[in-house]
Amino acid sequence: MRKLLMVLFAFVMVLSACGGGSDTEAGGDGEAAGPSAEDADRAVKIPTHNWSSQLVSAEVVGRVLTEAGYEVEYVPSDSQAVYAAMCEGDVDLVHEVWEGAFGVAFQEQVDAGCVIDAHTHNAVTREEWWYPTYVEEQCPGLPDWEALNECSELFATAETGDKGRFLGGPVDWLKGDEERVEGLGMNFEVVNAGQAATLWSELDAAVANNEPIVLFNWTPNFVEAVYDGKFIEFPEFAEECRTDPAWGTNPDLTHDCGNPANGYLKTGVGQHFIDEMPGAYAIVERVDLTNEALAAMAALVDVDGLEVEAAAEQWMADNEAAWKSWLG
Ligand code: TMO
Repeated sequence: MRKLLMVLFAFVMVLSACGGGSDTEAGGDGEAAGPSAEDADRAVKIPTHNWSSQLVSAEVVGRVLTEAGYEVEYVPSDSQAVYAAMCEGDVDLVHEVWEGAFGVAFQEQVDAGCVIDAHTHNAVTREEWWYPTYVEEQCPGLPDWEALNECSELFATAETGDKGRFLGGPVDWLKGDEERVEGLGMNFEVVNAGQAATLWSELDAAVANNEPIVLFNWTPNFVEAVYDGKFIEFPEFAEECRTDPAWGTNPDLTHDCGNPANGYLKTGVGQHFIDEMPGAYAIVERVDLTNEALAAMAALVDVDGLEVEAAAEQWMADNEAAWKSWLG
């Protein structure tokens, strides 16, 4: 009996030592290899959206945080609503804030004080109406938007009647296309693709048949490595164009301009994330995505056909110096 008790006692001691071990893992001791002691013991919440570079880079950021000892949780999110969600603490960060698509939604929460502009990536972005270069033979005067408008019937489909079709992205990317068509008085109708893949399959089909097409595209993306093409040149972007009807050629409506031609790419984080997980924040703040990195991530999925996780793994194998520097 006595022996049995001693064995049990020893067993309990071993168990509690194991418990201590996992405490150390969760709490850390401030070394670079693990979460800092101040970090809350919870997963970092990273949103996932509906375009390839974002999905791959989310996986990369998650793997880098995992490397540093953090847990990660992915939260599928609407790419406009995510900024209010970040303000509420439902996600911790947005590492691909594209100015053209999300500048307004992001800035609203920054102004409210609950979202912090944490990093401007070493990247220049543009999100705009775009066409493959051969369309210039069918519609002389491109890339000027007025020339495009004069050829509007060329882009008409059964769906759009005698108006040209602009094939837009999923509705959560850009809110301004219909407003722009109105603001500039264009003979176009916006048809939104349900998902990014639809843009690329329609582009493929148009190119194969030398057919006119104008669709939403952006840079950096895989497209520039595969197709020759240009963005439509609308009147130059200005902040007031989105808010002040009096600005621009149309005195009564906003959006009588294009998207920013030299847009930013930023990382935003929730103030709650900085407060609750300063160690994880220090890593996230160092994450820097270049044009080259984003185009490569997108190509691994959309050209090479890899799954998101395999693409992230490949990109990390090819770019060890970059992501290791984020670890600090
Ligand atoms: C946000 N996006 C890159 C799809 O334009």
